[in-house]
Amino acid sequence: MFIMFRFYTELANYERNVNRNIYKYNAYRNAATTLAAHPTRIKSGEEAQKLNGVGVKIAKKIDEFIQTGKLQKLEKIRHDDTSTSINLMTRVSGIGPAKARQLVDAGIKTIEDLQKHKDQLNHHQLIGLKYFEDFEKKIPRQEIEEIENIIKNEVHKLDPEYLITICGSYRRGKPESGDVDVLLTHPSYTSVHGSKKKSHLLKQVVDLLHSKGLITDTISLGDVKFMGVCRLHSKYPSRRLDIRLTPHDQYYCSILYFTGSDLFNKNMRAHALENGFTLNEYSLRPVGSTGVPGEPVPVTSERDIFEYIGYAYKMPCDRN
Ligand code: DCP
Ligand code: MG
Ligand code: MN
Repeated sequence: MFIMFRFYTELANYERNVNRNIYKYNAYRNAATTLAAHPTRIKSGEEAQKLNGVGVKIAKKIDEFIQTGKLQKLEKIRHDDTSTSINLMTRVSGIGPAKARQLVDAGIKTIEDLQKHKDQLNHHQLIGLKYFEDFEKKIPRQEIEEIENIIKNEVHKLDPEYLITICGSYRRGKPESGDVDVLLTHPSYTSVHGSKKKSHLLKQVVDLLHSKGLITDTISLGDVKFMGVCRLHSKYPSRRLDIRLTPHDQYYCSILYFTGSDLFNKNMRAHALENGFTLNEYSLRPVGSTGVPGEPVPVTSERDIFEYIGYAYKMPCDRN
């Protein structure tokens, strides 16, 4: 079913980038993930429809593929110039579906076109363009391990109390990742004393890694979120780096969120709501009959969160 996974991913991207239909985007991705995780070969749409996340329309496409060896809808999309150009533009970091459509409408359809129209791009998009080829390359696990070691060594020399966890697809055990997602926390920073500004906790880490040459560019830096670029050595590609600072008492909800996958988060949050809880990257709160969330429940591990909402525990590697 690997080919169906690829087809659904392509259809999902089309729905997000060209039609801007996030609902269909998620539906196709859910189906793709379900099919990819299925242990045996699916022999019909009817069989597929019994699985979670596969509806009538998606099941029909399976039958179409089994009978004809292709999908008409996909053939059409692949031959449509506007769709192809919009898809290409969204591959530049910082260019979303709306900006991509705007560029393509203005006749800007290739990376070379973008080079000639840099005045149309903001700071993030300019960095995306500058590193277009590097950012398309996946990051091998071993390289992230090296980046992790450098970050931990340098930051702990500065202050050993920082807690540093690499999340995202790396924490889910993937052999390759699209970027590096760093979660940072410090015992002196809690939501209880949230009014006290702790902006230096993130900034001093970013400044340090910059001075050590690991961070090369900043896309954006706020009090709790950094987006930028890092590189191990000059012979390595430049990599997208995200760092989030989270209050110490919200660490487990944050780590759960930042580990993902994004689809897994969506499904888990929906499950939480069905069981009377609202879950986000900060906290887990009961929702009373009035619909107003109460105080956050105490959480001392990721497992706690699963237990509160009656969701069978999943290890990070099973959260796709
Ligand atoms: N996340 C989310 N919803 C989003 C974006 C992100 O829940 N719309 C969470 C789950 C992701 C995590 O943040 O796993 C990190 O986001 P990434 O975009 O870096 O995604 P991954 O690390 O999972 O994959 P990749 O290897 O492409 O970086
Ligand atoms: Mg990531
Ligand atoms: Mn990321």
